[in-house]
Amino acid sequence: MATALHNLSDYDLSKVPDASNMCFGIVVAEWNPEITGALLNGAVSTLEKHGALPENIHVKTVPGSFELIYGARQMVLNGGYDAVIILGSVIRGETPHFDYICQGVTFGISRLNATQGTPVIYGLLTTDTLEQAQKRSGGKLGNKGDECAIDAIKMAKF
Ligand code: DLZ
Repeated sequence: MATALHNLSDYDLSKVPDASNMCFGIVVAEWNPEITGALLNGAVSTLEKHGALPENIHVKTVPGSFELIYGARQMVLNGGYDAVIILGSVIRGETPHFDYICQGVTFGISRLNATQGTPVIYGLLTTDTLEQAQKRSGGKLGNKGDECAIDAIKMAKF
């Protein structure tokens, strides 16, 4: 969890497996593009830093975070991926919409992980404000995209 004491991008390099033989799918939501674009850059650069080849990182976009479930499911069912990462940013508004989307995505991704054979890494920022999202997508609390890339490599190796 991102707190003032925990930078999302801090990790022990020696504990990350080599990713040069791994293939990754990334599904990224188009809502809040400043945030999701930064998450994507973080995820891709961290995968590559650990050996993943650019041709083995396949990125697909979906309109909003709710569609991340369908996008991840398609990637999982089509096969060929060692791990799939979803990236989205939901920012609280004035209506309960935020809660429904966050719960829906969380449930949908949990269900994929519980029922399918490919790990799906949960890179959904759920924040009250844009500023909180900025801090977690390359700001002073790191980049959740980096964290998801590390988790994807570890789960691919699992
Ligand atoms: C509708 C909606 C709203 C209000 N807010 C967000 C958001 O903050 N982040 C996000 O990724 N998507 C949002 N969406 C779009 C929904 O995720 C979804 O795309 C639509 O409800 C269509 O299914």
